[in-house]
Amino acid sequence: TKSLKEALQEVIPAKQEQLRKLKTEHSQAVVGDVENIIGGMRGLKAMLWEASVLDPNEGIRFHGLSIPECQKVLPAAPGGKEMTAESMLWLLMTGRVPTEAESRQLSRELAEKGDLPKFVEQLVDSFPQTLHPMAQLGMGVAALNHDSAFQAAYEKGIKKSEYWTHTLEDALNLIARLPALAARIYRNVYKPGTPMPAINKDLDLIGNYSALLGFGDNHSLTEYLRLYIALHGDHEGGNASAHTSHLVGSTLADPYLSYAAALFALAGPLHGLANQEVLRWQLAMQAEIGSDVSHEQIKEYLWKTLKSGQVVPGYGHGVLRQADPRFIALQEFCDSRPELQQSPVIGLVKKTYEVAPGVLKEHGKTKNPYPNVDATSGCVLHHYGLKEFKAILHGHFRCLESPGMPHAVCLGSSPWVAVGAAKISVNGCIGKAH
Ligand code: CMX
Repeated sequence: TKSLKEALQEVIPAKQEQLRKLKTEHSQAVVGDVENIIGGMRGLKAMLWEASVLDPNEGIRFHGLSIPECQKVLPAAPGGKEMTAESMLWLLMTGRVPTEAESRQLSRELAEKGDLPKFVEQLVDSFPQTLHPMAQLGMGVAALNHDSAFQAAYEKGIKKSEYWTHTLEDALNLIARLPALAARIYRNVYKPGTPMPAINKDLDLIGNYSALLGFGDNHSLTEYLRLYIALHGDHEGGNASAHTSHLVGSTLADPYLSYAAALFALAGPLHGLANQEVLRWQLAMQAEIGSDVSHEQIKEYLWKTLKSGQVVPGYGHGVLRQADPRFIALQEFCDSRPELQQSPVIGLVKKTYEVAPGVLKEHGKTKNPYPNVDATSGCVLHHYGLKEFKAILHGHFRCLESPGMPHAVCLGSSPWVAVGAAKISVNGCIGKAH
């Protein structure tokens, strides 16, 4: 059984040679035009990426494998059916499907590295409960760079061709510590004073994450999280958050700092926050018109949202021009579980999907009237009991417990520069917010 590092050792020399050849043999190839640049780099091919490819109509493929193919071949956790995050990570990094033993070994390696340094625990515990969890997460991740192997090796002096080994060490340490960090923030903000279990060395990364969050007994949620997180493993490398991490990483800032920067891009309502936006929007719809609603009522609600100048959250995409296969995969997960089929919010998501593309086509603005992954992901979490969320309300963060709250992301009250920056951070990257 190989470790991930040994597997990469086999792949990397060939990749380095491939890149050298590309640079010398195609150095004059033209990749875009002025229109791309005026449109905030819309559609501009400006990045080399191979771990996943996003076809506008077919959706994502991870090293050539579609989502259903990944679900078939990537190892699951013991007792589970869904591919694990580790299996996806292995595939993305090596281009090869791991064996079950390799995937398990990586799970164990991550579990062994999963504890947070004491000072990071103290730092996170010192944050006010009212500070947005994404801001806390970004700061916690940045602080982990205290132990950066890359930074230490760089100071000593290393060859460029060896950067990857130290970067890999940092990246694995970071991934290993994310469950404890995110769960600590979740508990501090929403369940203060509740004791967190220790990391179980026999569990996979997401099995541990679920347990640390306090949902270890809920096998169905744990499986959902495995699928959800594996599907988010990569999205062509050019979406706003991934692009941000590459940009920051290109300065040789270590992986912790690069990832922290990515999290701040992800925190925007047009990107990662969109699944919370969808949840809030669907709950507000439910509060206003009920759960047992007709297509006509949903249509009216959609038009109300559009006429008030807001986007329909969970719909549209920077690259895709069809329904996101990640959305389809999550919907299929819901269809396979009776308890989710009975959930009023999931029912509304389904009905909205039957109506929204037609309304958005008639509205005529968005290039893609179909749902993206966020159209359902947060609503499923809500069903499983992860109900808490925070929203930006005129510059303050508030916990929204009532579905009837007014639409809270008030960009109109932000300074123009902030609005412009949000727009640029989403549109100003190669793949944009997807
Ligand atoms: N509802 C209403 N209008 C929409 C829309 C939607 N869901 N999606 C796009 N539009 C509008 C855009 O705001 C834009 O209007 P302006 O010309 O007035 O600026 C116009 O349609 C054209 O936009 P586009 O080229 O189709 O889309 P972009 O590449 O500019 O933006 C995205 C992509 C995802 C930011 C946008 O579709 C959107 O805001 N969707 C809703 C938020 C969302 O679901 N985000 C999550 C995306 C996935 C992720 O990153 O996590």
